[in-house]
Amino acid sequence: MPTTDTDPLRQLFTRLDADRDGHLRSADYQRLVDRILRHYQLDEDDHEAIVLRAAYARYWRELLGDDAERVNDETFFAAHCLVTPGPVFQALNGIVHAVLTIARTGYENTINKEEFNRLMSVLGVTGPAAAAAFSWLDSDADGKVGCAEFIRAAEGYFLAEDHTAPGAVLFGMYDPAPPIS
Ligand SMILES: [Ca+2]
Ligand SMILES: [Ca+2]
Repeated sequence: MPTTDTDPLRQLFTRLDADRDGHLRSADYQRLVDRILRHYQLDEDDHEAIVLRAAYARYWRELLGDDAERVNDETFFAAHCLVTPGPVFQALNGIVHAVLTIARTGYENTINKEEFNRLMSVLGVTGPAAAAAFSWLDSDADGKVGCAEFIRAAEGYFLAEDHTAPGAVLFGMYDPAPPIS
């Protein structure tokens, strides 16, 4: 169970808890969505925006339960430790698909390095950190990152308990860390 300020999960909690009241709400994840929509100039009622918002809402429900209006740090950490393949991963899948659909410029559900860098900059990752994330994610080295590669990284976030893995960027874990606003 995380106890130190340097623990990635604790850092994630602190970053997401913008009002510093010691609790997270679904709206804290939705600020990530707001940031993506703003950058890609999507309106709230655009189909891609609705799908992305729903994907994060589902992730919150699957991770923390239907009734979780707000959770404290211990509940948040415990939920991450208890994840097994199943509904949470399906929710991750939904987030990855929704994000790639927005970030891609072609018809394929993959993003090239330029598209990837743009997406990472929205999430606060730039420079060598973005380049390293791309190399890590592009496991078949074809110069593109597809759904399967992104999902593998997102699952590593839970299964390998590597909360600094590139997949974690989709959950608000970025470094360096601008405030999520
Ligand atoms: Ca809060
Ligand atoms: Ca690839």
